[in-house]
Amino acid sequence: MLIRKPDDIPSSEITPERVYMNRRDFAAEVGKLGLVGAIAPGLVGAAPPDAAFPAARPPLPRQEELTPYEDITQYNNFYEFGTAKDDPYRNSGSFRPRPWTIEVSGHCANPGVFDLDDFLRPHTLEDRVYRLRCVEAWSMVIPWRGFPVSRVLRRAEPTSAAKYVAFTTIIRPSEMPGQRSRILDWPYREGLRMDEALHPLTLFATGLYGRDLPNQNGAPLRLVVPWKYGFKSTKSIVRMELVEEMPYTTWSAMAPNEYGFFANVNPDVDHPRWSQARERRIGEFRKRPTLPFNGYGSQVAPMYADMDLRRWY
Ligand SMILES: Nc1nc2c(c(=O)[nH]1)N[C@H]1C(S)=C(S)[C@@H](COP(=O)(O)O)O[C@H]1N2
Ligand SMILES: [Mo]
Repeated sequence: MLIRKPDDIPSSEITPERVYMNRRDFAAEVGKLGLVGAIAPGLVGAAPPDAAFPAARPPLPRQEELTPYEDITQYNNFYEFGTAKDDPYRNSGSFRPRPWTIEVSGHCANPGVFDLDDFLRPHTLEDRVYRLRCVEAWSMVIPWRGFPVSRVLRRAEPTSAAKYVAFTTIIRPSEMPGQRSRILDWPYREGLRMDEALHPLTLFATGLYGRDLPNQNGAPLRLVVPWKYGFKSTKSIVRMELVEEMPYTTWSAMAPNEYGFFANVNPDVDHPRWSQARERRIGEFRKRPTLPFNGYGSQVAPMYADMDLRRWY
């Protein structure tokens, strides 16, 4: 059995449908799995949770609990709906996440414009618990439902010219009041290097807590890149484009001295206006230390072996 190093995260894959009977049960089940448990992906689905955990398990670096559904869905960053933390929750009620189309374009053999259902149909959804670390120094633990972005890329068949993937959020000012003012250079755009997009931790999420994604969390489809600051995780995606050059990204263009393209979580590199050494886990009082790569270092650090991680990327 593969045991993850203790600095690693619980990308637990929890399959039994019965855990979703309601949110409390879900939390209880995930708790039993030992959220930060050193568990290999795939194991949980294959055996009852207790069987997957023989007595010997490395000590957990910390106690971690799922962030309550109410916090995950009422404390958000989604500037298309406003800049206050509860604006997305309050202002996204009339947003229509269906019908929806997604364009896959650029350097690939199989580009296309897909109806959301056709886009999702080939993929088996998984439940994965990830930490989310916002660049503003707060964090959550979120049980996402989704599938690896790599599966979509495989179907798209990138050509050798495809070095990066650019993701774009919808523009719909009639339903997104934040887009009626120019607080950001709409549409919201983000991007990943190809190896990052192909990494097995990188997800397209369609839900959380076993339910469809609420509008304020990026319905119907958003990116989740758990070792990077939250702004990399583009919400309500309408286009992914395979490109040769590092793509334009909203925040790094807006404030290049504060936000970089890579934006890997790094407690040793402070934001120009605040420390990144610690974070406030929503729902907790005391701050906790921030981990390099948000705790996913053993899985992702090799991708950056030749980069100077002390630079502000
Ligand atoms: N389109 C879009 N995507 C976005 C944002 C945004 O303002 N617009 N905010 C980002 C930031 S800063 C964070 S921390 C996460 C927050 O995701 P959550 O609200 O689901 O926790 O979404 C990211 N994705
Ligand atoms: Mo963020």
